[in-house]
Amino acid sequence: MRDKSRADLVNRRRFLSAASLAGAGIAMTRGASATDTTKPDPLITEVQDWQRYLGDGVDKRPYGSPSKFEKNVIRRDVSWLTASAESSVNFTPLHELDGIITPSGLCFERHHGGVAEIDPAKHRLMINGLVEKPLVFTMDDIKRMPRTNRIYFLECAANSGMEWRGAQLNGCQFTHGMVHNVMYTGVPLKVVLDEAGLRPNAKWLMLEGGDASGMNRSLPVEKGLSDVLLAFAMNGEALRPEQGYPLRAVIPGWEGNLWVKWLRRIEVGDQPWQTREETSKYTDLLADGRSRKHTFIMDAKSVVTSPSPQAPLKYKGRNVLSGFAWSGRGTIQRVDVSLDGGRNWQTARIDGPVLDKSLTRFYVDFDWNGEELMVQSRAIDSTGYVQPTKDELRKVRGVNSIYHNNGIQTWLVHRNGDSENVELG
Ligand SMILES: Nc1nc2c(c(=O)[nH]1)N[C@H]1C(S)=C(S)[C@@H](COP(=O)(O)O)O[C@H]1N2
Ligand SMILES: [Mo]
Repeated sequence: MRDKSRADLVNRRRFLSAASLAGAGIAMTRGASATDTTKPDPLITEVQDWQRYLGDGVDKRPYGSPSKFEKNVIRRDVSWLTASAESSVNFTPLHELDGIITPSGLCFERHHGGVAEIDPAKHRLMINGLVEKPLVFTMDDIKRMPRTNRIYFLECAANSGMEWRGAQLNGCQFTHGMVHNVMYTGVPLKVVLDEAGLRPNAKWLMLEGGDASGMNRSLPVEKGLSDVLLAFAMNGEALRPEQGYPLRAVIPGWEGNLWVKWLRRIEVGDQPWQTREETSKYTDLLADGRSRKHTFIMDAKSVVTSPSPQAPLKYKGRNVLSGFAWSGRGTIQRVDVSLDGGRNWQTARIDGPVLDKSLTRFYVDFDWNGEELMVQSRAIDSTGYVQPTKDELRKVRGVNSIYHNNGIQTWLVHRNGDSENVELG
């Protein structure tokens, strides 16, 4: 058995000699990324431990987790940002992801009162206020109503909020990581509202969480009747406790704060409630002292995730630039990428599903000759809206705001391949 595998390896090594590569038409030209095959490589020629010994059996991992070699791929927080870990945020490691789906365990968390651990048998959803028939649902009741599956991004309105006055945090995880993109399974809110029967003067909904913060927000009825979901699953399994288990609101394209987790009550009214989260927070203070309020929609935005401060360029020649683009107004129509700080732009290659109000993946396959780069990306959505520069944004919003910073990000890539967060003056 062992002799046979050795013989196979030797044969494979012979096949992979430089000459046979050329013969097979896989030429080692400039820009190619394969390793030099003219030198013997023990990882090819020697039998390794993981081939020599049996691995774990099927009884060892009843719920799987990533390889131990991926232990750096984790959510991270910035300790000085908030006074306590219970009312705080951690960030999605965007630079480590690919495709468009965020793995559940890597979805950034934003809590105002920590993670509520709720027994689904004891969870209730109540609908009251301006309805014909106030109702209380159990989780089992909700799971017997017609359900649907949709992929949406959730972005906290404060994403990139530290960057209004200039480049701050070194890594797309920290500048852009308050976003995640998962497939939700849930019941359209319209089904529940129809069952309760809206009174003619019903104009606003108040969504209330069952966590220690009892976080609540006002939502216009029209949005509630369009695409809002009462979700109980994400990425094919029950919601994670961090994401609002057993029930959360999904408000496609609108700021994350509205996506109430551990959802326990929906009150129907004729005007907004003016809650803390929509008056002192999640309003945008302008330069003249006035505030923008009820700024629900997340405008088109994009970021290059590689290269970026946490994802240095390691090789000259062939490289893959990659990133995400998204828009709360529809789909992503085009992504432009600049390697020279916005002087020249090229159209990125969009790959994978292009979905409504979802993260969209883009690539630029390029050769790096070791020169300094100023990498930028610019998203254009299906309404024709073009992601603005940070200066364009500041002209209309000033610098007092925390929320809704969707300006173009610049990474300065140095000759050694490291990059840093910069702004062009
Ligand atoms: N009940 C409740 N819902 C909540 C919050 C909260 O603290 N409590 N935080 C809100 C904020 S500000 C955001 S950005 C999103 C974050 O969702 P996530 O933790 O799944 O990323 O949840 C929202 N829903
Ligand atoms: Mo948020």
